Amino acid sequence: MDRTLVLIKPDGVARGLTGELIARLERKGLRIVAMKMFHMSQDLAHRHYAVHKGKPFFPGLVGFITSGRLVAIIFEGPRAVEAVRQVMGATDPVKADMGSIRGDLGLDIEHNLIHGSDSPENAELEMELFFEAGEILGR
Ligand code: D4T
Repeated sequence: MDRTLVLIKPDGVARGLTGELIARLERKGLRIVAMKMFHMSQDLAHRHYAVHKGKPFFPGLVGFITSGRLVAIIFEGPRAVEAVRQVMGATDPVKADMGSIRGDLGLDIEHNLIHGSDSPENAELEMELFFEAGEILGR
């Protein structure tokens, strides 16, 4: 079984889509092993998006991700990283397949509703960034 980190971004929470997004991932067969709602600090946002530092969209991205409450979830399942990325769809919601979360529910690349780790290695790093070991079932 693999595990991966999902963030329901502030636009997803503000639009009242938290339940819809979680339901789509659960219906796929993925299971929640940790979940919490919080407000991301500037420091955590800089660490989470460190790979994008220096890019033109970085300031907007940090401003957006720290703009309101979000939900962090660890999902478990076979090939969980790939499965979550499939259910989310491509980064740009207008290029994402219909039937995916971003394809069905988004329009704007910055406000793209949801984040999922892009590799098993990054999933491990991101799970550690957002959760203490005691907050995760089975750890
Ligand atoms: P996240 O990390 O949010 O799951 O998105 P992706 O893994 O699908 O995409 P990413 O890391 O390439 O981008 C991170 C984040 O930056 C926003 N973004 C991205 C943006 O505002 N403008 C852009 O041109 C790009 C490439 C969207 C997601």
